[in-house]
Amino acid sequence: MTPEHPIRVETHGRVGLITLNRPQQLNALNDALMDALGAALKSFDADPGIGAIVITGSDKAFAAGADIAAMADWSYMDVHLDNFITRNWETIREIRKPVLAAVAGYAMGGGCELALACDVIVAAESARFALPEVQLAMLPGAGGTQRLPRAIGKAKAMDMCLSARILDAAEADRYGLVSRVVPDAELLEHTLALAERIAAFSLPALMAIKESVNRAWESPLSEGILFERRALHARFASSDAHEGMHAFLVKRKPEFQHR
Ligand code: DAK
Repeated sequence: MTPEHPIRVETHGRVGLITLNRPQQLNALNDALMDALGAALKSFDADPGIGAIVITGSDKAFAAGADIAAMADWSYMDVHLDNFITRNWETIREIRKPVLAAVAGYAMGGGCELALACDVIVAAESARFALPEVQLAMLPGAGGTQRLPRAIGKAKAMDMCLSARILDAAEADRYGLVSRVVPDAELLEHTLALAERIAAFSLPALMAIKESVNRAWESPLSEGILFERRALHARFASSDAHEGMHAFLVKRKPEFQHR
């Protein structure tokens, strides 16, 4: 019996949809899945017909974390020489187009970290977020100890990382971990519609905005402001920016060429 492909990939207009597909393991993130996810993200990023990407899981689990069965007997040298996490989990950082996570059910450990690495998180009411690695005497090692405090502040992040506290969707919304919460039945439709709305905007503008907001995370304010100002000035090299402003002035819909 051939193993199931760990992801499913499809397109909806200008949106690329990636569905994590290891339902028996609650989408536990093993190497095969992360390699396939990275390849699909890169392929959509290089496709001029795609303007935004959605990653989703199943109704029960976005992803229940790194694959504990795969990791249980690894040695330090195994993970060090293989460059575990850095090798294939960080591909998402190279993606220049907006990436949205549509999260229902468990987003635990690496699953929560994967969602945190996305640009927008749409949560279903059933979504549950946790970094429970401490229960395994491990630590959140795919960006969790770095992105979570930036997203929700040190006090809440310490509580989650040290006690394995699980946040429901309403708490995650209140703490600023997610972008919005929707009923489960509407999760995919809502996220695809949002991604389609985003993807219709000028792609170079979207990429510049994503790059600038990410700078806010990674640099002091003065550096971030300088980066933003340079990005703003560069907008004047974009034919779409002139089209957008002129269309507004004559009250018509802009026609973006993504240039
Ligand atoms: N890995 C492998 N299999 C998993 C899994 C996971 N993370 N989570 C669930 N499964 C499997 C279960 O073993 C079970 O398999 P069978 O027994 O049916 O063969 C199946 O999925 C269904 O799970 P449950 O029977 O447990 O389902 P429940 O509804 O009862 O519970 C649950 C759902 C999500 C509460 C529970 O499955 C659970 O607690 N799962 C583990 C969650 C977790 O601890 N996640 C964190 C994983 S550790 C590192 C960098 C990063 C990391 C580590 C190191 N370095 C740089 C070194 C990241 C670590 C993690 O993400």
